This record gives sequence, C-alpha cells and structure tokens, in this order.
Amino acid sequence: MQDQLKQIRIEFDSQAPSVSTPEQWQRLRSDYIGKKGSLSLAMKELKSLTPDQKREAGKHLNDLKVYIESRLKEIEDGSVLQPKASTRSAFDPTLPGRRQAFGSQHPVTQVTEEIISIFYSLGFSVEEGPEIETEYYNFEALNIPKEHPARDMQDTFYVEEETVLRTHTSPVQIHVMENCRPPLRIIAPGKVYRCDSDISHTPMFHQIEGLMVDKGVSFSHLKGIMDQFLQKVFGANTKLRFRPSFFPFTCPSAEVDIQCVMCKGQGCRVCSQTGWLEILGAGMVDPAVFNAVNYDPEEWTGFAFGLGIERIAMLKFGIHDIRLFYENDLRFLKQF
Ligand code: 2U9
Repeated sequence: MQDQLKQIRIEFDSQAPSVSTPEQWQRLRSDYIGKKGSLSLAMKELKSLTPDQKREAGKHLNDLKVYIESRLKEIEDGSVLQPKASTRSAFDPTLPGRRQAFGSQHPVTQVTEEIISIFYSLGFSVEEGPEIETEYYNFEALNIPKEHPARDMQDTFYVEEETVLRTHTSPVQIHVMENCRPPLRIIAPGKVYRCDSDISHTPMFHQIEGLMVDKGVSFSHLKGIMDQFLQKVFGANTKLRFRPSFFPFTCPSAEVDIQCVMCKGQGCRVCSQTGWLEILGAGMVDPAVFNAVNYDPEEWTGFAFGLGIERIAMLKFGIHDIRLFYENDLRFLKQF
C-alpha cells in the first residue's frame, strides 16, 4: 500500500506544475481526491488489510490527502481560478482617491486647551510640574498636616515612604512660588492620581488649578474671574452661585455651582433635582501656605481654584460615565 501511495504522490507532483486553467485544476482535483480518484480507490483497498496494516496505511493515506489538498489550495491561491489581469475591470484614474482617515483630539485634551486659552486671555500663564512628588509638596506646604484624612493610603498612591503620585496639581504652584516673587497669575493643568474608581472617578484624572497673587487681591477678583471663565465655557448668561466650603489650603473657601446645563435650573437627574451643578472649588490662599513659601501674608494676598477637567467635559458633551474617556473605544472617541 505504501508503494502505491508513493506512486500516487509522484504522479500528482508531476502533473500539478502544469495546471494553468480552472478546468485543469478541477480535473487534477477529481483525479486524486474526487469520489473516483486515486485516493478513494486506495481507501477501498484498506478493507483487505489486517487491523495493524489498516492503521498504518490509513495514516499514510490521510497524510497524502492533506498534502494534495494543500497543494491544490496553493495552486488555487496562485490565481489559477481568478480572472486574469487582462479580464479585470480596468483601473479608472478618474475615480476620487480614498480619503486618509484623520484622528481627532481626545475630548479631555479639547476641553483642556479651551480652558487654557480662556485663562491665557485673562493674563494667566501655564506652568507644569512632576507627577511624582514628595509628601512635602503634595501635602505639608499646602497646610495638609500629617494626620489629615486626605493623606489616607486609601486616597493616595504612595510610590515610596515619602513619595506620592500627586493627588492634585497644587504642588506646581508651590514650586512656582518658591522660585518667583509675586505678582503672579498662573494655571497648572495636568494628570493627578487618586485611589478611586466608579462611574464618576478614575484613578487618574486631569485637573486645572489656578493661582493669582498680588497686592490687594480679594474674593471679588476671584468671583469676577470665575464668572468670566464659566460664561466662556458654558455660554453667556450662565448663572453662578458660591457656597461656603472648606479646603486646608484656602480660607475662606467656596464651591462654585452653575445652573444646570441640562434642565436650565428646573431640576433633573443630572443635577439631582437641585437645578445646580458643582463645577469647581476655590478660595483665598491660606496664610499658612504663603508662610511655607516665604511670601509675607501681610503684604500679599491671592486666590486659588481647582477643577476636574473630565467633569467639565462630561457636562459639556453629555457623557454619563467618566470611564468612557479611558477605554479607547473608537465608537466613543470618533464622536469628538
Ligand atoms: C495653592 C494654594 C491653593 C487649589 C484649589 C480647590 C479649591 C478644589 C478640587 C476641584 C475638583 C479638586 O479636581 S477636584 O477634585 N479643587 O476644590 N483647589 S482651591 O488651591 C490652591 C492650590 C495651590 C498654592
């Protein structure tokens, strides 16, 4: 049987290279693996063998069948069955070219750039700093003492004993104040990290914080700048309200709300029926922070504010789940 199979293979190998038309390919196929082809005939002869011989010969038969099928496939792929170039429809040079697919900026980048340009027009410059910080710059210099709950391991990613992933961009302003004398007007955009994850929190998100220090800066300056900024982001006639709040680094402190962009103050699911949306936190820089950077709090005053960029983008674009920003799903990203 083995000799017979060898012979079949030799014959197949001698005929295969001369196949050049679909008809010849069909014929080759049926001669070898068709119902009445050489392999089927050999298969019938298995019956007369002992069980051991049958097992051995069956394996060789199967190997040969796999070989012939793969060679036939190669010949087919090598265009035997495909129309010749000359019979294909001619290339039409008048057809418009295929357009290059363009990407677009991530919605968080779009909102960041919009906010930067608004503050730039108000005389603020952009400052950046490292994402890995010492506890001193992230906490102590900002009047957040050792036992403060904000330092909790559950909120803060510790890299080493006294080194953290910054939980806000405030350390940038500390570095700037250490290196520059007032007056100053800066914003600090960038990534921040907090150990938190749900529909409105991701372990990494983006903030923009701002700081203005000068002689005679007051809470009304803060109100004026926040008002200008929020009218530009959410449209003219956006209503604001300031609620008293607490942050270790500002005093007095406030949270700033805008009238709900979805229901215009009527009350809806997005604003939890209150008619207002919390947008940012702000306040007058605490004298303890000025002392940490050797600014005389009797001579200088300043305001600071901070906001989460994803939150602004979610409200502007009507996105309900913050995690969508970081799933890299093109169906989501292509909408921006
Ligand atoms: C210095 C002094 C003061 C920055 C401020 C806030 C209020 C605030 C939050 C908004 C939403 C963070 O992203 S969020 O979770 N921020 O409410 N941030 S005042 O105050 C500073 C910063 C630097 C030297």
